[in-house]
Formats: sequence, structure tokens, C-alpha cells
Amino acid sequence: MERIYIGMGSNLADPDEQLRSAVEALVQLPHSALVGVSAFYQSDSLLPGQPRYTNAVAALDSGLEPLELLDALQAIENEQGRERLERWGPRTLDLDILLYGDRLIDQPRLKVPHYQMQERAFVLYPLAELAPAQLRLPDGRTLRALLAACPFVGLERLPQN
Ligand code: A4P
Ligand code: MG
Repeated sequence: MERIYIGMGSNLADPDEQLRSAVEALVQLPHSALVGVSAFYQSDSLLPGQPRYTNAVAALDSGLEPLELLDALQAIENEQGRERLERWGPRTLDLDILLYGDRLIDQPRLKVPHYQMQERAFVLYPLAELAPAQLRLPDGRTLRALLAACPFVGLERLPQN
């Protein structure tokens, strides 16, 4: 079993409800146990002109291999009606593998840590609810150091999931 952190995001078709459904689907994953889910956070899209996002992070202990987990997460995205029209387009559900234990993965289909998670407030602040501040990314930087370099700006933490 390894500790895995999954970033969840939605900006279409009732984003909060999309994330709640995603959490229910994560509970059903084989060889896995859901350890926790952060609060939900709203923020503007990184791309102008798109609806606001709701984001959260889930912690999972899993015996699935990374590509097996990616397949399972993409199946959940597809079940929740995601259409891949354009990269970075608005989406009903985006599930990203942020961290997989302390592994550095560089494969065509899967790169971990997830692209730019180190700079994204909507990833780091929910992650910090679940992971210790001394958590180290594969490049050696701690979550504490990443948070110190990433102001809590433009994020709205919702009172309940
Ligand atoms: N892939 C590679 N590494 C991973 C990984 N660690 N986890 C591959 C998941 N997938 C990974 O992903 C495209 C391909 O990336 C997959 O087929 C997989 O093999 P995708 O989910 O279809 O594409 P995407 O989500 O459009 O791209 P990407 O790069 O994940 O986009 P981002 O970075 O998620 O950006 N603003 C706010 N406030 N909140 C957001 O969540 N998200 C985006 C999308 C833009 N602005 C946002 C947010
Ligand atoms: Mg994605």
C-alpha cells in the first residue's frame, strides 16, 4: 500500500455535486482505502472566460499500480460525463494523481508529481489539510516550503462539502 494524493476539479454541471460523486466512486476502488478528503475550495479558472472551479484533494492508500489507478480514475471521469473536447477545456470532472508515495514517474501517460501542482494554491491548500507540512516531494522540497511560496489568494474555502 502506498499513500496517494488525488486532485479533483470540476467547473461544469454542479461542480460540488461532481466532487461528491467522485468521492463516492473513490470509496469503491479495488485494493484501496480512502483515507480522507479535504474541504472544497472555489477559485477562478486559470484560463480566462471559463466558469469557476471547485477543487479538493483526496488521500488514498492503494495497492494499485500507477497505471491501473490512472485507468480507474479515467473511468470515473468518463462515467461522470467528461468529454475531452480540448485540453484544458471546461470539464465535469478532472482527477489528477498529484503524488504517489515518494515516486517520480515519467511515462507518456503519467507524470508524477502532477504538472505544476507545486505552484497551484487550489492544490496545495487542500493537500495541506491531509498531508503533514514536512511531506517531501520527490525533488526534496517540503509542502511547508511550497505553501510559504504560494499565497492563499483567490481561494474560497467552502464551509462544508
Ligand atoms: N497525465 C499525465 N500525468 C497525469 C497525472 N499525474 N494524473 C495524462 C492524471 N493524468 C495524467 O489529462 C490529459 C492526460 O494527462 C491524461 O490522458 C493522462 O494520461 P486530462 O485530464 O485529459 O487533461 P487536462 O486535465 O485538460 O490537462 P491537465 O494537464 O491535467 O490540466 P490541468 O493542469 O488539470 O488544468 N483552474 C482552477 N481554479 N482549478 C483547476 O482545477 N484546472 C485546469 C486544467 C485549468 N484551470 C484550473 C483548473
Ligand atoms: Mg487532468
